[in-house]
Amino acid sequence: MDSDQSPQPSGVGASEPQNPPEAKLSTSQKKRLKQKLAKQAKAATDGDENGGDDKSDPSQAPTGPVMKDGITLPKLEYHDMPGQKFFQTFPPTLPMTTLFPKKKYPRGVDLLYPDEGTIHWSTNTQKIQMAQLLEPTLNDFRKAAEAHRQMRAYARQTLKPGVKIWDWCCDLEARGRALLGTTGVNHSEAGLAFPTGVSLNNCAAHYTPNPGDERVYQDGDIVKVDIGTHVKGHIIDSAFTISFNPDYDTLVRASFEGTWAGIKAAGPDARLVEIGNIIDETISSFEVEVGGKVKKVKPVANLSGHGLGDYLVHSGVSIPIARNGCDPSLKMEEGNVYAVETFASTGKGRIHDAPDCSHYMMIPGADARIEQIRNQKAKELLRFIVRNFKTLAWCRRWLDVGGEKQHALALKYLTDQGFVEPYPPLCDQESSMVTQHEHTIYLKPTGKEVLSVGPDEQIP
Ligand code: HZT
Ligand code: MN
Ligand code: MN
Repeated sequence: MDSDQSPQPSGVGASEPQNPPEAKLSTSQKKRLKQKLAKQAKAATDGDENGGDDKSDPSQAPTGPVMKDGITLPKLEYHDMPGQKFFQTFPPTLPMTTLFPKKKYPRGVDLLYPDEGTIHWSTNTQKIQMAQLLEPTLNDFRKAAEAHRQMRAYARQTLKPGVKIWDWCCDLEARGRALLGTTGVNHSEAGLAFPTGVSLNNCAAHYTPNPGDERVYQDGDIVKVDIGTHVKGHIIDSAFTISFNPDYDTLVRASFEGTWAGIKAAGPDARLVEIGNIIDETISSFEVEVGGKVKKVKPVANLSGHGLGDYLVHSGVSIPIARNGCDPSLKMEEGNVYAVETFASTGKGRIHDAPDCSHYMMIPGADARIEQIRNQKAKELLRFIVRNFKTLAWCRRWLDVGGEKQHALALKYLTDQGFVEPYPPLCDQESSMVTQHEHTIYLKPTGKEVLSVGPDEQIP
């Protein structure tokens, strides 16, 4: 478990990942449990409308219902919904719309801009009005963010050595789709914005298993869990690191502090080069001792954070994470959404493309050229991609699970002909270790909202 998180409620972690409690129940038992939990969730939310008083035993206050096998469900609480109680099952099964029947989703954490002194937006009616107009869009982001928090809470509870990576990804992603009301692998309205990244050890990003991958999480592994969710194309891109090796707790800390240094420096008119310099300084101030050897920690200079657009996981803007990383004239802008992400490495601090590409994205506008395609299988595959993913990222596993088996040749055609862009795994040198942390922030007229932050992290 990484060093920047508070412990999970006791009992939860003791379950066998391959045998979630749900799997041990019969169909009718499952149905009854689901009804019971839905009723509890409804009772909990209805209760707030009556003033939010809790009629249950106050000694039970910090936790929710206890399941048959002794697992205690964590109680969900939100800083902007005081007194309201929400329950989720374990594994998470209740969709966002059931959990939040009023369709208002919890906010992230609001932070002031770096230069904000005594003059405050709260006296500026124009800024407040402009912020009000953004609320419907922000509500979509917040819904995607809450699904992300619940997915990663589940991810933290289930990622263990011995678990088959393919099974773990499929299970986690199925939970995410259920939370967001996605049917099948069709993520076009709401769902996953990109494949779950589970890059191991020296690999920094863009590894998820391809069909045939038999790998299993190993004892000393360092896993970058990178999850993307979206509602109507409004993307939450957030990642964290799970380490089974306490030797690398400081390396985990380095990317955590690097990312938060970047978040704190962010704001309208903040220079991107300055943000990169601050991140570099933060990450480079760490060193790790491994096997009696002290190593300086480096940021991965050829990786970066990025702007987010609707249905676009990178808008074209990059946020450097190393010194003098871009044109010094470039600035952040109000109204923009950014994925602030940093990577810390014990290796070269440079990544290269690795084999076995899993991640792909349709090139924007490629759907207009669909009739030019002569290869029938390739044409059908592109149709499937347009319908299910639009310009969001996807992986070979999703084609496989979505019924598009034996897609290798058609996929090669689409990449060779420039319809689809491959995003191969990105790895530093062999035997190095890389960590990552990432959050999505919105630069509102009234300050920045760290949309993806949750109770699993303590803001430094
Ligand atoms: C590419 C493919 C995906 C964007 C960053 C990233 C995961 O490295 C400009 C700066 C999902 C995302 C992306 F399937 N990439 N964030 N989370 N990967 S990136 C990039 O290609 S482009 C960084
Ligand atoms: Mn990411
Ligand atoms: Mn990202």
